[in-house]
Amino acid sequence: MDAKQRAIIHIDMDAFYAAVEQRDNPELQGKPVIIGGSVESRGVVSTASYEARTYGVHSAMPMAEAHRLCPNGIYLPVDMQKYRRVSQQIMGIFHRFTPEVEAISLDEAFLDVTASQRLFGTAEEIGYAIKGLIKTELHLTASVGLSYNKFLAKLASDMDKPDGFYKIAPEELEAKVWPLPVRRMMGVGGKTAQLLEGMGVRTIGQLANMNAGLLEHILGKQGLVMHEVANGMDNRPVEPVRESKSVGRETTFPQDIGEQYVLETILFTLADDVCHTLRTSGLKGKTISIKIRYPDFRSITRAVTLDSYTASFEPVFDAVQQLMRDNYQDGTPVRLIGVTVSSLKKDDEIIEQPDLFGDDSRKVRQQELNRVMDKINARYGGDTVHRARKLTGRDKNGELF
Ligand code: TTP
Ligand code: MG
Repeated sequence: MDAKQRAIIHIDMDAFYAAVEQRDNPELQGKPVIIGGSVESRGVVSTASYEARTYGVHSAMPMAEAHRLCPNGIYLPVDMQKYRRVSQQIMGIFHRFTPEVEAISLDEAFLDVTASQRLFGTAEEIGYAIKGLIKTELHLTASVGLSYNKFLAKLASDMDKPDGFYKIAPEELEAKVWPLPVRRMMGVGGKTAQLLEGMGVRTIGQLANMNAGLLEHILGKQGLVMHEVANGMDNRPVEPVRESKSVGRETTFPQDIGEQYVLETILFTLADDVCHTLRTSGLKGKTISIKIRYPDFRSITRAVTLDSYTASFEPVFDAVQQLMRDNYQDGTPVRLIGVTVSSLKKDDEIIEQPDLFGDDSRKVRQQELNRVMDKINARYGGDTVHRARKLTGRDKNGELF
């Protein structure tokens, strides 16, 4: 297909965190609302409602400065759980039109709607339909950019904010994009922009019309890419984030370690961490592996597959410990070790095989314990409750403990 035939949409919510708070508390509507950390903790502004932006308040500004600029603003803390929930609803709306959704952050995504047009109408109609659903179902506004590649779609969504809709067709590149300042190009940060501006290259159009070889000479390969993009060539696909296939943790030691009991204690912590991540992600896994890297960078990976899916610490660590004992010779120096759980499934996709003959009560107790620990850690911060490990091994003098 001709690269200019693609229909790519970029959607970005308007003043996202602030808009959600204004929606949920009508008293805040029409007022300058600023979301961020506290002045006492030297916090910064996460976002500001458009009313607050007229005072000059913006993201990443120190909160103290925001208070100076906008003393009558309404200041609220960040409620990530709430914004995550809303984000899932937004992404749900996108998925009604295409599976090709690439979420960039909570409030922003690319959609490839090229193939959706047969079912849902033109790309414009799809863009407006999505805006409409976000408004009627979620009572929020979004800005939509439509074009034939990712760079231009993202540029477009920013052209008509808030509550905007902006399209850049192939024949409009010169009229709509080339006059924009070169800083609006992706990959052009402060330094590159200064360099280009120093050479008299102030607009995207001037960049597009430079000699590509010269740009490459000045900026390296990135210069070539920028030249193409400025000329409307950006073939990057929209890449839906596939589900993670494994969860792992590994650690490299500042100095090599050659004592089995120390290594096992570290594996204990890594396994606990992996299981915690699995549980908070609603995942369970079946294959447990360890990785050992030696000082000469030779690595081994050894794995075992369990009978059932789990996110509980005990079966995972039992397997890890067994793998270690089968594959590691005490005294051998090790540079890195790691634990990974793979063959993952979503919690709710697993059909539990009831253990008709065995004793399930230990398993139930473990699950209950894990659940309580995660709850406490979620409320009071990651490190509040740790499993105490009874160390069995020998200390440096060879004494058992
Ligand atoms: P943005 O989309 O950059 O900003 P926004 O949605 O608040 O406003 P608009 O798009 O209309 O310009 O970021 C989305 C959310 O991400 C934002 O609501 C808060 C959060 N965020 C931060 O926490 N820190 C930051 O520095 C930025 C830029 C955003
Ligand atoms: Mg936004």
